[in-house]
Amino acid sequence: MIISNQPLSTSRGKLYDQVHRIVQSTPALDMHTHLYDPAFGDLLLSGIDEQLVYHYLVAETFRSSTMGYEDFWKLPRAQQADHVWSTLFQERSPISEACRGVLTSLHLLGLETGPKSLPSIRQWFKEQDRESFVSRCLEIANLRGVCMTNSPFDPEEKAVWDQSPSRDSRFQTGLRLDPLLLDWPVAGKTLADWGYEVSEDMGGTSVVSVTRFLEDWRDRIHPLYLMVSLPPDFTYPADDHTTRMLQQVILPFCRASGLPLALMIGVRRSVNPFLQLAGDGVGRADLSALQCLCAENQDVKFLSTLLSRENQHELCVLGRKFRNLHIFGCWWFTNVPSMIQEMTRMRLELLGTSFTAQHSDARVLDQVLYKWDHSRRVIADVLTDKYFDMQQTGWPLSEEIIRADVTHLLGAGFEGFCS
Ligand code: RAT
Ligand code: ZN
Repeated sequence: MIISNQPLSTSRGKLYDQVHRIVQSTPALDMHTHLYDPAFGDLLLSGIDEQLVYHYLVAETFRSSTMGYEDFWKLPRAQQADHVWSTLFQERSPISEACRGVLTSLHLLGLETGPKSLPSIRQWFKEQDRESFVSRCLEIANLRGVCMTNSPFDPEEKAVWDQSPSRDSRFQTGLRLDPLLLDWPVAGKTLADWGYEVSEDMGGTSVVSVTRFLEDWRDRIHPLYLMVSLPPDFTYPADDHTTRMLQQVILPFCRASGLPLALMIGVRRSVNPFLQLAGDGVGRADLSALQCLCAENQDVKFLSTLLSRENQHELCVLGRKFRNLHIFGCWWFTNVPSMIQEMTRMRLELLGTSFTAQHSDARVLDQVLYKWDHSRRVIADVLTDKYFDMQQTGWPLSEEIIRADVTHLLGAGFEGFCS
């Protein structure tokens, strides 16, 4: 054996170009969005006005605008969008991540932007054919699929499912269960209205009926996974409805069906109710709940993403302990380049490639353009560093190996975990 401890003189610039090219050209599966199959009509949002009234931008607008909350919410959508534009794009530089996102999306669509460009941008969007715009966005973002957030408790969405829409296979489903776990008085009443025999105290036939409700929706929408967003003070086990629902219905259902349960933890709902959807905040969670769930239910698969930066290291350590836990994405307030960089680096260092690097959480179709463009750049930067260090030991690297790793990080790892 030849012994050599000389670092290899591989060119960092060449590696950087190669990794960036591969990360850009590898199709991704966007495993959590709030987008809808075009068959859901107006529920699929797109266009400049929807981009501008995205709740990330509304929150930023109110930091600089003196307009009353009620006065803003009373305005028609286009005028709300005008106000966001004048406040964030005309009166100051659109430098925040959410503002930059709008500019990137427009740029990737080939549109010119500047403080006076809103009318021409609006006109351009008016002229787009919906079907081809969907394909164009998915193609530019290089997405092979997007997973929706499907809630049976949303009357508008349920009305569409009731019509058995003819579906677009690029849009996959995720079954959202927040009311079942967090608001039983409302969820129970709704189930009762739909003919499921449930009682307020979850006694009698409730467990059987809620399980049947889950089976019905599984058979109806074929979800990739079940999901819920939880507050930072989520505790498990606890003497409360959430634990009972998990232990008696959700976990047995996941065990029997093989479907993973996604736990998105850390959102404090409505810390400023005047901001409506933009009013949610973040809190640091106690991860002993997730640890306990993974430890007690090793035959159930859990997906998790956490909102608080302070929880990310602990989550990686949990990932090392439990192979039934798959970590994904940089969620919401962590979906900014500095956090994506830090979290991706830490995850690669602690978990290798056994996680899913990103999801978009897009609510407006056009947002997949910027969310994936920005994330892919950061992911490629971090991967370049990691491959460079690896190569310095003499370990061989090839185009195929990098592509296989990136494919895994951008969706195939998640699919493998689910299957
Ligand atoms: O990112 C968002 O748009 C949030 O408002 C939430 O929807 C969050 O992603 C969630 O799924 O609860
Ligand atoms: Zn979401």
